[in-house]
Amino acid sequence: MSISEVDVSPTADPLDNPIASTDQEVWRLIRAEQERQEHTLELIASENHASRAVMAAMGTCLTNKYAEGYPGARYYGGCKFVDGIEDHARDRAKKLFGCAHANVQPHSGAQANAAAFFALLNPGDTFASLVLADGGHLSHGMKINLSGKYYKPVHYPLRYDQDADGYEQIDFDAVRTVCREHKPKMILCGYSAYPRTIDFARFREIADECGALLMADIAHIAGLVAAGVHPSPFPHCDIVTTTTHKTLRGPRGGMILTNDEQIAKKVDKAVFPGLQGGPLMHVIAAKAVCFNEALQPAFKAYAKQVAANAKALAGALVEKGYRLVSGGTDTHLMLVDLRARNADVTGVDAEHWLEAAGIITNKNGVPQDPRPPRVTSGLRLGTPATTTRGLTEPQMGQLADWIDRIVASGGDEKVTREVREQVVGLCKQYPIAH
Ligand code: DSN
Repeated sequence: MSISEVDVSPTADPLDNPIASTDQEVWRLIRAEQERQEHTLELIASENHASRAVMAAMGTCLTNKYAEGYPGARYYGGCKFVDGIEDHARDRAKKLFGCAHANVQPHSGAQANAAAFFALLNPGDTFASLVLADGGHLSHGMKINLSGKYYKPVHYPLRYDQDADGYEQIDFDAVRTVCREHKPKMILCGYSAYPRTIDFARFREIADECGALLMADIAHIAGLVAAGVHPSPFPHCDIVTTTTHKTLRGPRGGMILTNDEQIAKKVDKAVFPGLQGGPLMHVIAAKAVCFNEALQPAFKAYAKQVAANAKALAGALVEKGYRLVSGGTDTHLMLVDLRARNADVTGVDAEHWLEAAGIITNKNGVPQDPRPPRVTSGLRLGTPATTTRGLTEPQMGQLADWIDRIVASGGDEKVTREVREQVVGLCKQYPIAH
């Protein structure tokens, strides 16, 4: 059969969701999760609501196909259509991020990072990354992660001097000092809980001074980068890793980008056969659908609104007496230091109280947090998912009010009930529908 003979009408889909009749237990949980997402406000900075088209791509026959290798060079027969899908995904990714090479096969952001390290470092090589408790990620050198076990991480801190400009922002003097002392083979920038613009050009200067490669992990800000709301890591970075499911609003997955032909070859080898076997072709199709969505003008407007909403939410929280790490946000996320509002409230308390009211967040350590990671003094908030629902600045003020009422009441039952009702009302007014 040739591609032109395929029936592409919507009614041609033979998969009319059979789970309900084949597996009640799982179906009930899927439906419950769907209801939960519909009737709560998602403020976890790394989550979003993917479009129905993105989700549909994942629920297709593509999951059946083995396609180890790359388009045109597979280890299995029958790959002519999945080759086309992966080609679309790669081409769209390159267009979206303005780069020469994309590997769309990493199963996740952590896998993408592991592949980048595997491609460019040897076991025991030194790399520099942010102090993990200052907003880094476990795959950036945590002791018990592969990145910390097989390589040698050295860490640069944020600026801890309260009287200095750029308090709790990247301290480039410290980056330079750490890199001069340890001569890392690679410097890693890009973070999980850092709310400020990343100055890739300054990192490049330091990388050049010490002869290091520069890697950016843009997992969090990818959608903002794609839309031009955050500066691009290109042409400054040698290698860029990302997830596709956060601000980029695609399927759960990872990707690696580069402009360097030699690095591209090493990356492709590192992903397959270095680290992974068969690519998840259904997820790669969903990545292609997501990249096409992100190339549309509406996505630019979406990403701008994500940042505007974050600024509005941050401003409203500061007015209520909360302290934000670094004093604010330039991106989609903020890190709230709860101690300024109430020294006794912990991140884990706030997360649980807010969840009971239908506001979903995650506890997060603040820089130099005296509390352990399972408790924390902070709350990380982000606006990608609520912006997808259509919320704008006025509702961010409302959200700040609700968050403060819950935190100030210590999770009081009556207050929780009242806020919960209002949250459900807002969710019904702004359904997840795209
Ligand atoms: N776990 C993700 C986050 O929440 O930021 C990072 O991969």
